Amino acid sequence: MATISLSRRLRRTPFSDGVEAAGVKGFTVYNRMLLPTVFDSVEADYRHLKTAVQVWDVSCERQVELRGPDAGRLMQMLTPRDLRGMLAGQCYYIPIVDETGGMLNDPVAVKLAEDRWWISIADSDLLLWVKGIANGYRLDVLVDEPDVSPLAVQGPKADDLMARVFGDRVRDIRFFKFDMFSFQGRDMAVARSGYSKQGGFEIYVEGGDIGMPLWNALFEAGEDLDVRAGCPNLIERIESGLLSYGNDMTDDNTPHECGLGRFCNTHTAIGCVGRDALLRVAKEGPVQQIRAIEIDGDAVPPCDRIWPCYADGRRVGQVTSAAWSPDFQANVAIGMIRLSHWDAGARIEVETPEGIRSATVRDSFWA
Ligand code: THG
Repeated sequence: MATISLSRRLRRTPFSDGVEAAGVKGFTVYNRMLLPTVFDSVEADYRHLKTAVQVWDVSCERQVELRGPDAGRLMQMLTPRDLRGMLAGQCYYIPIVDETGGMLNDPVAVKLAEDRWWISIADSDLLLWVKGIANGYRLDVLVDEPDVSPLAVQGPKADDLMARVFGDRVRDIRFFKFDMFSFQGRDMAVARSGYSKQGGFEIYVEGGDIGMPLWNALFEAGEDLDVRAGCPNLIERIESGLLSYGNDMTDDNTPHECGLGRFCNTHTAIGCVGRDALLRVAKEGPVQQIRAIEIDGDAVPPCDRIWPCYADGRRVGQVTSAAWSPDFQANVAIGMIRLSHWDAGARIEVETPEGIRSATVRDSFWA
């Protein structure tokens, strides 16, 4: 296949030199920034992630910073998740919806202080939407993209590696909470979170200049732990049911269709821009929803477009992510399936580029 040409529009990251030195074999583009997709092979990366520890350059999870007296009010305008109980030091996974209730992003919100928040965004231009609302409502808040680049440390040995660089206090960080730590005299927020279910942390690195010193310190400290450069792993994230905005869902989908109803408190999320629309659609209930799907047969090809799903010759949904799982010896997949066929055990046909495959709708993800 041809390659993607690099230019200034496609941003490098503070860790790109380290990623290249580690032998990265593939990138994707995410928020107009490079995101590694494979180092050794997707299957070898998967096995290593599940047994050791990896350092991931996830700088492309850009931060939208809200700063000022109206920061909290603006945050609540963006999401149907009730943020009133959220304290500084907490992270929340939040759906962000437009005026029709359509998903605009599914970021992690980071509350630094009452008047200072980060929105750690998935792949859509959320900064423009947030600036538009802030200005349209004449809110007293500054909205920008700071020089902050998340570096994830993921895998069963993540606690041990992180303790060597930041001290044993990292072990006390609870899931989706963060605390401040110092590295070479620089303060950074360290959260227990990340785009895998293997455990680990995300370091919000402020100032690109400290990026490579931190990268190098992690690799020096973790030599005997077999620390390697890694990246969000397609197989692991499907097994874990971690959704990918732009792949598994778009602005055509409500949070309820995406299975994110548990992160909505639409009745009490007063001020949310999409509140009225969501209250209307939530009353009817969704007619399609994200499901785990197991596709029969040997390894499927890469899923780089919608794979339509049928039952009795009628369209019943689509598969949007799929991969062969070595641990489950099956093709694991994520799809959007209509109500008539979304119950566990439903048999459907998936139209892959290599032909029709039988598949089964499951009641939960694998991990
Ligand atoms: N970390 C940070 N920023 C991010 C991501 C991340 N921005 C882009 C993208 N990932 C946003 N999407 C997700 C999707 C899933 C999760 C986090 C961000 C996630 N979900 C867990 C789950 O669904 O089980 C936990 C949710 C919860 O219980 O609150 O972690 O990964 N900084």
